[in-house]
Amino acid sequence: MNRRKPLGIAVIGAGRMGTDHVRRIHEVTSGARVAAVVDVDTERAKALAARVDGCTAYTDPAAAMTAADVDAVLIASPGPAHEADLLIAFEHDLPVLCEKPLTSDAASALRVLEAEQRLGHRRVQVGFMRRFDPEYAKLKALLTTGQLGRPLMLHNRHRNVASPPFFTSSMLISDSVAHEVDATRWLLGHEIAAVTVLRPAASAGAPKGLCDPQFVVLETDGGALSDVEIFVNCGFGYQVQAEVVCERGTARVGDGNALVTNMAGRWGGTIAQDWSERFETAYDREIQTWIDATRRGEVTGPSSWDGYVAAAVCEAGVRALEEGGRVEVALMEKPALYR
Ligand code: ISE
Repeated sequence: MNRRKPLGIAVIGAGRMGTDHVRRIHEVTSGARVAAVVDVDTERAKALAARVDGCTAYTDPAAAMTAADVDAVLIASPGPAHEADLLIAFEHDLPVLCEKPLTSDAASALRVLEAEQRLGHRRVQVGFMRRFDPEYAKLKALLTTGQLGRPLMLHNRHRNVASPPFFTSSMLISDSVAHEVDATRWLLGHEIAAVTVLRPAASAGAPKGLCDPQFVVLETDGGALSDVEIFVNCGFGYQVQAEVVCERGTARVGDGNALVTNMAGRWGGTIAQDWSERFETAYDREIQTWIDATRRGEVTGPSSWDGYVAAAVCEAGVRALEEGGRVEVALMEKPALYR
């Protein structure tokens, strides 16, 4: 790769995330250009590629990854397609930003880990973008100073206005709580040892049959508890909040009160309506960090190991939801490549 030229990126998946990332790379971040857009739907790929001069549309990820102007890959296809896309990227030894989830279960994540180890170097940054949110980053920095003492509890709230029509009860864990699984490990520096899922009465505002909300308890190997209220049909807004309770104090993020107005006997602000609004800066920083690291020939950020652990914890969570009780998380030993 010529480091003076912009990095040529193939964006795989022209859905909501892929479209947003194409806009971001084209208009917001620097040092890269969208060289290719891939989607199984030709028309969709062509329509998105047409927004960027010199960008080629493909339906076959392998064809895009062998194109001369492609230096790196951003995978934003649906989760079940990630494993195949990642393995093709490894064949061509291309750097990858893979949207979460790394893959849809622990067994396929393990296959990805094995393939990356065969390459002998890390190639993947996984899209756990909470780590790039300025508020979460400040919270992490504060915890790292040790001023608050040992973290004992982490309370998380994760609310979406409405779930998409294809959402199932297990997806509240595997698609949504996956973020808190990563945030818990990253903020506390602990591994998750066991998961319990409790089900309050389902909201009348949720589609019939969907267990929404759910209350998830993650036990860590450092003796901390991290609880997650996940409520994907709360109706009023997109809210992600976290409060860490430590031995000498607490710290919280996500109150979203950047602008508070007083008018006509009322005070208040607005609530974001979806993640692209709430986490816009986090996504921008995540992609810029990936582009910069890739241009330096480095791989930073959440790794395939983090993607595998999230998949294994979510699998335990889905079992806890379906069977009840406390389910222990079984992890393989961390390979040297990720230590
Ligand atoms: C979605 O896939 C996300 O990643 C969002 O951040 C999350 O809030 C939502 O619940 C998920 O479905």
